[in-house]
Amino acid sequence: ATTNLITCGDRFVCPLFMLQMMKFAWDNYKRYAWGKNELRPLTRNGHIGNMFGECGLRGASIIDSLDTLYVMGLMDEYNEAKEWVQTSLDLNSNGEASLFEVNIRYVGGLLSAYYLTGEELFKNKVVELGEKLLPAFNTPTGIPRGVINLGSGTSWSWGWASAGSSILAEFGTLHLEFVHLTQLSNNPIYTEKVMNIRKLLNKIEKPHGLYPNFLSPVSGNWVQHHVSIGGLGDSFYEYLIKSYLMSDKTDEDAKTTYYNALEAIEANLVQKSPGGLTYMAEWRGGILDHKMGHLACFSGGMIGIGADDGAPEKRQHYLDLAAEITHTCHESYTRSATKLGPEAFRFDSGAEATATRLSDRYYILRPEVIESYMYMWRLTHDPKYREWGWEAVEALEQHCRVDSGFSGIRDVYTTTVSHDNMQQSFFLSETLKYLYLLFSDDDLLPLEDWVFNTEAHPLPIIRTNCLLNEFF
Ligand code: DMJ
Repeated sequence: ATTNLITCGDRFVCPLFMLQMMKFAWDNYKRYAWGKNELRPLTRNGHIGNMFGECGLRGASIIDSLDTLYVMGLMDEYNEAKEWVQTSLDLNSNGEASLFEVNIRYVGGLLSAYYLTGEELFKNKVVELGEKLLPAFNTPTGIPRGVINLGSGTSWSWGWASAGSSILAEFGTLHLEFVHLTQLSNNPIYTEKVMNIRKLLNKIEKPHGLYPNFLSPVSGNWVQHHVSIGGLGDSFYEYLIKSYLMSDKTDEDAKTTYYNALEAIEANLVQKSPGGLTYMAEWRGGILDHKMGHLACFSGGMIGIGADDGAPEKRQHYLDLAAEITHTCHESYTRSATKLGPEAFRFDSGAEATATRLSDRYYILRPEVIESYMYMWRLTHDPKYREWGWEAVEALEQHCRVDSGFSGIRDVYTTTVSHDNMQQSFFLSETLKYLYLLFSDDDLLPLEDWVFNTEAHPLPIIRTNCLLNEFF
């Protein structure tokens, strides 16, 4: 990483750098892990994992990369990926897969590929896959369970989720993709399924207006009172504001739910540290845990994109809050030796945006902090967001690039790094795409026309009085 901020001042140089990073990540995946879900860059082999089932879906990195390759103009690589979808993406597998992960990566990835390219192949595949997800909703409440066997249609809850519950960030992160599935298939069932989830959530009593992370798909009641803007809760909130934006600002219900939730979050979770850093604490039955996960750092961008549609007297406040959260997340990066942020950082026992537990010190190529830089750049054009993005690029190059790809690291606080041997598929779909967009002009995937699903797959805003068929 010899490029510096001055060369980066040339708007063509930085996107080119991300393109080279993407090509490097892709080439190594292709060489050593083709068709598997992810690359293990140290052992130079493929990883299957359990998110998509041992005998389940394959090629997660290919599906997650389609749109990034296309947007970057890496056409040879995009064509290889497309050909794999045509010849090798097997949707008839009998594996046990996470409904949430299949939705955000496969459904989201195929939808974006279709909308960007107009290739019928992607439309056919995504509609075929959508149908296979429907049995997960066959519960007494219609709240889907977390795991589904794509072959048999049977579904069940994660063994680790308390008392057979479903998880807010999982059943609450289907709306964008399912509305588009209805658009493409002309089948209202997908929208009905997600509207039913929303109806139940609107009706149920919420402690202090907050949404706990676990809900029983049988009784429709909260299972315990743990609230988090990080893991288990995160993208539920993201999909509220994005549902409103994706509906061309017609989905008033999503809008009201989002701003009410945000008020409850501000009243109960948003804190200021002794050192002046704004953060989102976690809430356990009324008791605050002064911890913020890397995952929660997406909220800078979320609050930013929602700022303009808030009550007029709140707009500047929301933009300021978004900037403060993004600043705190940047601090979690600058306070480490590697300039990458830990999985979770704390604000107690004298800690200020640093991990205090060994088990929280890892960084697995996650995108959320860079995602917020990208949105805040688009919204404010404050050059600091590009500078912070570039710091992250240098850190990734220095500590995460290995001979055969990019790898997560086990401890961000030591420069004698230990690699985790995993190139996550979200590194290709999110981290590199958001970096590329951060350094590109605003008219590349403009926010006026696109919303990004939680895996950074762009979906078009559905214009009122305008059929999607007319999109092309
Ligand atoms: C991604 O799969 C998505 O961003 C999801 O919402 C949260 N976790 C990862 C990235 O960290």
